[in-house]
Amino acid sequence: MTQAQSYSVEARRKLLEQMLTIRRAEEQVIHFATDHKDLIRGHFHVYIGQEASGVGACAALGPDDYVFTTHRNHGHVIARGGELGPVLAEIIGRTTGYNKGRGGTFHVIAPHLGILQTSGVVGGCVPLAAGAAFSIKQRGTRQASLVFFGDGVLEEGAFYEAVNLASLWKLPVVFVCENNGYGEYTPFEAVTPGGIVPRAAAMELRTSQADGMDVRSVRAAAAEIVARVRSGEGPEFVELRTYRFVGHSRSDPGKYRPEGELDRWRERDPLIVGASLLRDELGVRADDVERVEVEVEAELDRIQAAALASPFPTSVSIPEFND
Ligand SMILES: Cc1ncc(C[n+]2csc(CCOP(=O)(O)OP(=O)(O)O)c2C)c(N)n1
Ligand SMILES: [Mg+2]
Repeated sequence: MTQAQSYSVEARRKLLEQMLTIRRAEEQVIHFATDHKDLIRGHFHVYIGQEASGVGACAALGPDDYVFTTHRNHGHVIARGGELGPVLAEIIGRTTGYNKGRGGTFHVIAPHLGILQTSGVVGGCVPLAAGAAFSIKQRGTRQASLVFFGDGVLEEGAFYEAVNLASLWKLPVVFVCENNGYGEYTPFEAVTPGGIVPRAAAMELRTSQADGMDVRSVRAAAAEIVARVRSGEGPEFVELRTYRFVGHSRSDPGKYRPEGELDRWRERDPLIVGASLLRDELGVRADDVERVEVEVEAELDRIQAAALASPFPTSVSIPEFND
C-alpha cells in the first residue's frame, strides 16, 4: 500500500470514528432523557443524521482556526476534537464538563479548541464569527473563522448584516449552512422562496453546495474553501444538504414529515456512506470497519459511567453590593 493510501485509510477511519462517537453519544443522551428523566431537564437538540457535515468540515481546519456553533452543538464539539468525557458531562450538567456543568447542552464551548461560542439564539453566532474573522484580519494571522448554522438562519436579519460586512471587508470567514430541510416543524420551502445559495450569492461572495451526508465530499469541499479563505480571497458560503433523523428537540416526535421521507434519507445515513468509503473504495476488511464501532461503544461505556459519577456544580454565591 502506498503512503497516500495508508494516510487515506487512517484519515477516513478517524472520520468514521468521530461520526460514530457523535451518534452513539447522542443516542445515550436520548436514553438518559427518556429512561432517567431527572438526568436531563429541559430541552436538548441532537445532531443524529447530520454527522458528516460537522465532521467533514472540521477535518479541513487547522488547530488555530475558530469555530462557532448552534443549539445543535454536541456534534460540532466532538467533530472539532472535543473529548467525549467533558462533552457528555457538560450535557448532563456535571463539574467535569467543559464548562464545569454550568453551560449544559446549549452551551458546550471549548476555547482551547477554538470553539469560542454557541448560541441558543437562531443566527446568534453568525455575527460573532464575522467579528472573529475581523480580528484575524486585523492581526494579520492566517487563521479562518468557520460558523455552522441551520437553514432557519436565512430568516434572520443578523445573518444578512454579518455576511454583508464580511463580503465588503473580505473577512476570512466560512459560512456553513447545514440545510436539514426544517426549522423546527416548518419545511424550509414553506418560508424561504428561491433557495438558499442565491441569497448568499446576492452579497457577492463565493458560494457552493456539497452533499452533507457524505463526509468525503464535505471534507474535500471544505478543504478548498478554507485554503482560499485563509489566503485572503474573502469569505465563502457553502450549503450542505443534510437531514436530521429525529425530531427538532426532545419534545418533537417529528410527525409532520411526509411518509417515506425519513426512510429515503436513512438510505444515505452518513455512517453507512462513511463505512462504505473504507470498505468498498479502500478495500478495508468488513471486520476492521466493524471494529471501529466496537471500540467506540467500549469507550462510551467507560466515559458515561465517569460522567454520571461526577458531581453537580455547587450553587454560586452572589456578592452583596454596598453602595
Ligand atoms: C432568534 C430566534 N428565533 C426563534 C427561536 C426558536 N427556535 C429555536 S431552534 C429554531 C429552528 C432553527 O432551525 P434551523 O436554523 O434550520 O436549525 P435546525 O434546528 O434545523 O438545526 C427556532 C425557530 C430562537 N431560538 N431564536
Ligand atoms: Mg434546519
